[in-house]
Amino acid sequence: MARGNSRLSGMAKTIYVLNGPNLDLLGTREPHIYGRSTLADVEKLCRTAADRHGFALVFRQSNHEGQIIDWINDARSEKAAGLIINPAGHTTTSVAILDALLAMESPVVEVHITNIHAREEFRRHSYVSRAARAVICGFGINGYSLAIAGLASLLGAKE
Ligand code: CA2
Repeated sequence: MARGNSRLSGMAKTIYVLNGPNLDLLGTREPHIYGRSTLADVEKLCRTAADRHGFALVFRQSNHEGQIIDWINDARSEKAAGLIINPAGHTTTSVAILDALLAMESPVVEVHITNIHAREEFRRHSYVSRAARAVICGFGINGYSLAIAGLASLLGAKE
């Protein structure tokens, strides 16, 4: 069981979950699109999934592109085991976030709450996907726990 293993073998591996602009509004606006769960609910769900797989978790949200890039670079320099990102509105515009992600050696998973391919055309092209080992979209906030489970399996963590 991963939880036990990580404690026995010393420090748990860390995964970063980064959230882009306006995701702090989750649960307060547009519930017909994004659901009623808040970002605090997403964090709780990520902590439960990370715990189950024996990961330590860094969970963050920012409305500022540069801040997100700094956190990606922190994840790289701290040798995070993996990084999950919902770049939100930066998905379709940010070469700078793409470049930071391309410098990561650990796997990156891109998550979107909604199915971006079933929405407006402009949401469909993601710069970030070029740096992503996997992309999950359309499962609502459960996409985050699927991403953590996916990383655990990629990284060989045991359930
Ligand atoms: O489906 C996703 O997770 C998105 O990344 C969410 C972004 C959107 O720009 C992407 O195309 C798809 C929007 C994040 C803002 O979320 C809000 C939540 C509640 C109310 C208003 C915005």
